[in-house]
Order: sequence, then structure tokens, then C-alpha cells
Amino acid sequence: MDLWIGNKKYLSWSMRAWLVCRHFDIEFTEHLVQLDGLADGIFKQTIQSMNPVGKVPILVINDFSIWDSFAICEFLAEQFPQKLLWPQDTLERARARSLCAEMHSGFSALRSYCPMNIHADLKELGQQLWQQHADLRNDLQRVEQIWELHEQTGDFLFGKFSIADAFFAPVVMRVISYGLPTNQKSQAYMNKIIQVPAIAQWIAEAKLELTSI
Ligand SMILES: N[C@@H](CCC(=O)N[C@@H](CS)C(=O)NCC(=O)O)C(=O)O
Repeated sequence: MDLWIGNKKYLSWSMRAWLVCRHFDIEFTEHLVQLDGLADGIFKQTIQSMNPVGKVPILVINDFSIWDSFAICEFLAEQFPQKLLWPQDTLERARARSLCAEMHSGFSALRSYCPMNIHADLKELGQQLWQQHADLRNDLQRVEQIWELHEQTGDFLFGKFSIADAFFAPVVMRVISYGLPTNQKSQAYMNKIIQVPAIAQWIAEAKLELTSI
């Protein structure tokens, strides 16, 4: 399997799919294409040859492309049922999917005001954004409510690390870079997340990227 992704510093959807592959020890070849911001640059040309939408991540199996992080994760969960990418309990699995869908289609304030930028110190900007935007504060309040789940279930949202944690890992990166205020329960969850070896590896590799966009 070939996984096409973009810059590790910035690309949160790429991070989600990559984390699921790496954490669950799924064999894949990584192809990282640098974002160039050009409508007809190398990034778009390369990616559009596999995905007409022109976005990453894309998983390619024998010339067959699967795009969109959610579709990729569902495919992987089907291909490797023994690896338990989702919670085993039916209702917990449904809840985990609800949370991923909520992440996938929601949190627009958090996503637009605070784009992922791993290792950047954006705390001053984060403080201003926090004061100016009630919708950002609302998004964070909902995130904190979700992260409280880990208190009842163990270290992660559903006991052991699942696709749901991979979907929220980029939010942890944003909270850290922008220094957004969070309660102690959220900090405990964030500490667990950054210690997951696959996540630590992504963060370390993001640091090595020299390019800025
Ligand atoms: N819903 C999609 C979102 C994919 C997406 O927006 N990818 C962004 C980077 S995180 C991208 O490829 N942007 C490049 C561009 O728009 O030119 C998913 O879950 O995979």
C-alpha cells in the first residue's frame, strides 16, 4: 500500500491516516509531496493524477486510489479486523464514528483560525484569537467535553488508542502551538497523546522539515 501525504508540519488530515497506519503497524510506503500553493504546481499535478479532488491523504492499492482520511481509515479497519482500529463494542464503535464524523465536518472555527503548524510558537496569536472569537472558544469547549471521555475509559477516548484518537491528535497539536487554554483533564489527555510513539515520530519528522509555506 502506498500512502500519499503532504508536509508533516501542516497537514492534519494526512497526519490522521498516517498515524493509523503507523500506530497499528500496517505496512505501507510513505510518499510525501511538499505543498507548493500553486494551482498547477507539482503538488496538484501529482495528487490530481490519483485523486481528482487534488487533496491528500490518498491510499493507493494496486493502482486503486482511496482518498479522504475517513474513507482510508474505514478501509484499513475492514482490511485488518484483527488489529481493532475501532472499539470492539458496537455502541462504542458507533460513538467513535460519531466523534470522527463530528471532527470531519465540524470545528470550523478551530480549523480556520488555528491551522496546524507543529513546533511553531503561536501563543501570542492564540491569545488574541481566543479573546476575539467566541466560536473558537465554543469549539474548544466541545473538544474538552469529548476528551473527558478518556477519564472514564482509560488513557484514550475508548480505552485503547483507536481511529478516534488519531482524528483528535491534530487538535492536540493546535492547542499546543497556539497555547489555547485547556483544563487539567484535557492536559492529561494531551500528555498521553504526545507520548504515543507514532505521534512522537510524526512530531519529530515535522521538526526536520525545512520548508515553510
Ligand atoms: N476531507 C478530506 C480533507 C483533505 C484535505 O483538505 N487535505 C488538504 C491538506 S490537510 C490538502 O490536500 N490540501 C491541498 C490543497 O487543497 O491544495 C480528508 O479527510 O482527507
